Amino acid sequence: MKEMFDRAAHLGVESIVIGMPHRGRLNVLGNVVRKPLRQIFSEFSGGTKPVNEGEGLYTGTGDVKYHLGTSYDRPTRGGKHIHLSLVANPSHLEAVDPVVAGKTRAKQYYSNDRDRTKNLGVLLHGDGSFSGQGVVYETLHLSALENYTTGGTIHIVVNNQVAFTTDPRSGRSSQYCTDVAKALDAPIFHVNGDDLEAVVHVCELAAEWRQTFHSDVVVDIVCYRRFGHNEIDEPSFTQPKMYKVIRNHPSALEIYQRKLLESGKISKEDIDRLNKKVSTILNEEFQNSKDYVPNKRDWLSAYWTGFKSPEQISRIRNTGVKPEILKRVGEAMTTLPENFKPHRAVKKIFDLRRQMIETGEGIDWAVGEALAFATLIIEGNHVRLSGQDVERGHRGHQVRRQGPVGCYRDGLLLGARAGADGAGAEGAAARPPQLPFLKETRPL
Ligand SMILES: Cc1ncc(C[n+]2csc(CCOP(=O)(O)OP(=O)(O)O)c2C)c(N)n1
Repeated sequence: MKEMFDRAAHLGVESIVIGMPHRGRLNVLGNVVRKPLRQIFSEFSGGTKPVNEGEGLYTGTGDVKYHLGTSYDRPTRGGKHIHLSLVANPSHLEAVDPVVAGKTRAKQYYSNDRDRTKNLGVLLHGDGSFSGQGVVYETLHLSALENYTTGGTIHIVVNNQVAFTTDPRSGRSSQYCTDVAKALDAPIFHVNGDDLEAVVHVCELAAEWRQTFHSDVVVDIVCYRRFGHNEIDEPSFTQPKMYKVIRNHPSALEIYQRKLLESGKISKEDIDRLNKKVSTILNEEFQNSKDYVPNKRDWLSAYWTGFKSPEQISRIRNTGVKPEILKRVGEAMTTLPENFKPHRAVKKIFDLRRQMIETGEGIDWAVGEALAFATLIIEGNHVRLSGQDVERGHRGHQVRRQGPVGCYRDGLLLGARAGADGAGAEGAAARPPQLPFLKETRPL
């Protein structure tokens, strides 16, 4: 990943939004995003109580701590800096995918990144979830749509050839776990995880592809999982033959060390020195973790300062606007261009709305909603309606009846689709891929 990011930075990328599951997350947090190791150790050992407890920590209850996000300005080998932000996610595998796409797109919007080469989305997946979770396919299908593209997401599949305990033959119908991406005009690189230089080469190639052709690209790292799915899983219960092979297989590090020694480019002493350096860093950080005091909101970036936590009661603010402003925007939104001939039924709606604005009487939910959007816009906010049928105005005021579904921590609001137009109850689900780009209404 580091080589991929360095290459991307060299080719103009300034900011990377990353989404990933549990597997390898601590490694990515510590080595790539550079979350302080002392902080990670502290969190795992139960940690010291934060200074401002009670002011909204979002440390999360009932979910895994390291599902939280973090960000860092990483220096690159070429002497640049690249902003990395790892998005927080729930345990629900792949749910973060459209959020990463949305955040990337929002960053492109706010940084005027018109050719989408400065902001990049990178998603990591497991082989089981890449082939098994429908949201992967839905997100892939957003990739080339004009109103949703981010100029190409780089997908890295950590293909350890088993899901929790499910073998590929029981988990998918295709040969490769990445076949789901064949629907796109995107290259898929399969690479042997034991061959570190090949992995680095392919990761650099993926960055070059994305920056050159602006489409998705997939890196399938074929590897294995040395231990169980988690701390309490004994993998030889379910995959006895596979784990017999794995037990006798040297680690990727051992294989690479041997290769370097055989090439004569590096000595045993060099390797020992490097190993010692890494152990010293880990030990020192572990010692330092014992009196580590977390900041109020270590993982929330400065842009969210002032953002209230669920425990904090927000002051009720006056959100009203002056009647003159409502009238002004109301007139603008009920005026059709002179040379435009509307459909009869549409004209009727416009006439009715104009009457509501003029008299101030009988204002319905749809007009109220349009006035809300219009007043947000004149206050300088960016309002984006996203999803199928928004052009027609399918949902309109029915949404209000059902109530919006909120996931407020990330500023993401999902509107439940109303069961209108004969859509029935199944139409009422708020689906993340439909509305990913409502995310980040404030620039990051
Ligand atoms: C949507 C969803 N379904 C099921 C789970 C439970 N679960 C957690 S990890 C896992 C296996 C995932 O396999 P894979 O994607 O291959 O990743 P690996 O654990 O092998 O790295 C499952 C089923 C989950 N977290 N989210």
